[in-house]
Amino acid sequence: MSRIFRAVIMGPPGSGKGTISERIARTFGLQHLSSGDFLRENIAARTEAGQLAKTYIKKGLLVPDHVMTRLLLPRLEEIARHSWLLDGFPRTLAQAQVLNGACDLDVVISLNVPFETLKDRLRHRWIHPPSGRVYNLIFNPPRVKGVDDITGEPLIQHEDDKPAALVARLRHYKDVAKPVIDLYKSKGILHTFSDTDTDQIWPHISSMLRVKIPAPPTPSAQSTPAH
Ligand code: G5P
Ligand code: MG
Repeated sequence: MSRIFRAVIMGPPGSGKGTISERIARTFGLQHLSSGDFLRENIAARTEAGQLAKTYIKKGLLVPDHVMTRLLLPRLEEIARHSWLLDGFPRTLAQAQVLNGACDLDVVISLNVPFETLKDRLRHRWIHPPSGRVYNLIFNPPRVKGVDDITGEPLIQHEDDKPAALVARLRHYKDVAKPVIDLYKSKGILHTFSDTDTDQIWPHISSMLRVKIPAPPTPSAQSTPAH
């Protein structure tokens, strides 16, 4: 890749941000940073921020802006020399404004998936916590039920995919995301993709990124160390 490329992917819970981010990272060599995965890592490591975040996530609420920005911005600085894709951050206008002050974004991808589709998907989601790999018992099942394909370790369901927290998350998303979407629209960097299936959306995102990222690395180029 000839220059640093910075992208954000937004969308309601279960809209496929994680699934599409994995494909983007693999195809275009961007570093994928998921705010949800990062929070769960902090919870597992019992950091102070993680302990605080857990109380919100369990109820399906957003983690306060100052906690999120304090966690995420140092991580972005660490990967500042790489091209990256931020998944799940910013969620609020306050977070978007802080990010604005830290860097210029090239592209914002917004996923628009119907509410009923989202509810159905999340009920069937299982994850492998150490790697963040996401499975769906219908769309993308593990080879062996209940275990990760790569490590053979057990899969779990998120606390906030349980019914009460799930509906609260979905309802809240729209209200909070609207001003963020409007901000990126006004900057001319918003690309919205609407469908019920990730496999239908993916070719459109891939074509858009091929135009925006001039020289995507080939898989062999990705594994070659820089000199
Ligand atoms: P997260 O972890 O960022 P959410 O709520 O934004 O969580 P989530 O749940 O991770 O979003 P996703 O990444 O958009 O969803 O979707 P996914 O995981 O790829 O796909 C969902 C499921 O559907 C999977 O099982 C997948 O296999 C399947 N699937 C994908 N495509 C298809 C398809 O086409 N068809 C079918 N049938 N299935 C499909 O955040 C968690 C919590 O952390 C806090 C909040 O409390 C949040 O609730 N948080 C923040 N708080 C404040 N500010 C922030 N910036 C925060 N970021 C996180
Ligand atoms: Mg996710």
